[in-house]
Amino acid sequence: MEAIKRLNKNGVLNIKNVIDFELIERAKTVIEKFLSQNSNLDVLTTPQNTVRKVCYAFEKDEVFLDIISHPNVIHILKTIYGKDVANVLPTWEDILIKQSKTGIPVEIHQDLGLQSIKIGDVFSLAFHFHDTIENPVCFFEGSHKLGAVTREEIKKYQSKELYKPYLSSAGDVDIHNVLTLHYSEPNTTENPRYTWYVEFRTIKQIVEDSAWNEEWALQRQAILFYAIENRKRKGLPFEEIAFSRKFDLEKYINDIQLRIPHETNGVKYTDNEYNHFADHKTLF
Ligand SMILES: O=C(O)CCC(=O)C(=O)O
Repeated sequence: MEAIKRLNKNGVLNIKNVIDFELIERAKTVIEKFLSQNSNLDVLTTPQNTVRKVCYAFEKDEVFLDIISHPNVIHILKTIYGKDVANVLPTWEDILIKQSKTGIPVEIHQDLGLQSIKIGDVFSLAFHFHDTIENPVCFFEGSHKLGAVTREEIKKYQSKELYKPYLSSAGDVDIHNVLTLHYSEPNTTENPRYTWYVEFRTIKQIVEDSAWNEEWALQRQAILFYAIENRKRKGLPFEEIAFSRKFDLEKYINDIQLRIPHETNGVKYTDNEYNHFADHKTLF
């Protein structure tokens, strides 16, 4: 509970040793397989051909299902959401790639592409597959309390002295409120950094305050349900979530779709007045 107080106060929280060496190594091996797939539309590159994102991780390999359903991760979700964990779903999953020497800089931003900002908080979990000490993410602690900041307003928050580097280790999870301002420098070091971001919202946030509909929410929630069931099937340790829409989710998991796109049913990324990281446009 102390941790949750800190998350609410600072808008960001580091949790140590959430996933173990075996999962980290499996994830890195899969990610590296994708880095050379220039023609794969889920592998996003800069104009200089540096890979910067691998999108839709769940359909890329089972390791991402094993991570998202790991009992430590379910425990984190239960701690953040309490009873409302029954309604929680992963809305995004993309792996940020910071290649050695050429890794992209990430400008100061909040995560506001197609965001839900009217009902409650939205959190993103960053799974670190490398230590971040050489190329950390820097957060402006407490800045989530500013609310959604426009492209004009963000000019006031460009001083890097406002930001604190989070020196996380491989296996750690950094949780941030999507409104917490953050950035990272270009990666000029000899070592790469891969960080998998998974954002969560509730069904209510999706249905009442997002561009998507209930069916989309349930399809994405079914991925989490499926991942937990898959753990059980494989005899791995698991922790249940008592999903409020379990009956509906059961229909999806027989023919589970692991790639539920964001641009769907007429939903398009449109420029808004907020300061969202401009490069995300190409993600949708
Ligand atoms: O891990 C990082 O360097 C920050 C990534 C980020 O904020 C983003 O992709 O929106």
